[in-house]
Amino acid sequence: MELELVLGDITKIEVDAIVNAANTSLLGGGGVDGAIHRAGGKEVLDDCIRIRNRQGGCKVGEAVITTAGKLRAKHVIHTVGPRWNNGQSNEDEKLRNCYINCLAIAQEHGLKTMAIPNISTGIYKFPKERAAAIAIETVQKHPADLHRIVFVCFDAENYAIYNNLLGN
Ligand code: AR6
Repeated sequence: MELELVLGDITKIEVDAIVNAANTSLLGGGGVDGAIHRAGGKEVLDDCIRIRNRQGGCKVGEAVITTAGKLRAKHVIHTVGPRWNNGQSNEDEKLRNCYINCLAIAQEHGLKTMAIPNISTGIYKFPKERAAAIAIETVQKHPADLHRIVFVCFDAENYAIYNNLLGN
């Protein structure tokens, strides 16, 4: 499996699925969630509402899949990262579960390429180094049948951290 690193906007990436750093309501928000809903349009929100009506949103660490609407990607996998609470609330394990569950959904749907943002490191304030180490380690430990995973960093600081950890 190829691991790729990109500095940029995840809504522009053409892959089987892009991952969204959502919240438990699945109804959209700020950050990458806002950008994905704006670019994907009504179809993405309608699918989220359908899932919400069926199962009542999405728990922290879990993931759900929807259409990608007007995005270039085929699907959006929405996962809910933990809000950083000084390491007092099993945040590492919850973040690890986000990546594990996104990989599991990708596997279930036979997806080959997936792009992932730096979950929890924006509004949820998870320390960036620590989050990047968890992201890379988890993806490497749970290979699935994906051919390519693109880590999409939106800020230069995250990009530098990933670049360093991936040994580029
Ligand atoms: N493409 C790629 N990455 C992005 C983009 C983009 N277009 N925009 C922001 N990022 P955040 P969280 C990066 O805050 O911390 C929302 O309101 C950003 O720089 O989007 O998991 C949800 O509804 C950061 O590195 O998500 C939740 O309520 C990373 O994406 C809450 O925020 C994650 O930052 C989730 O907080």
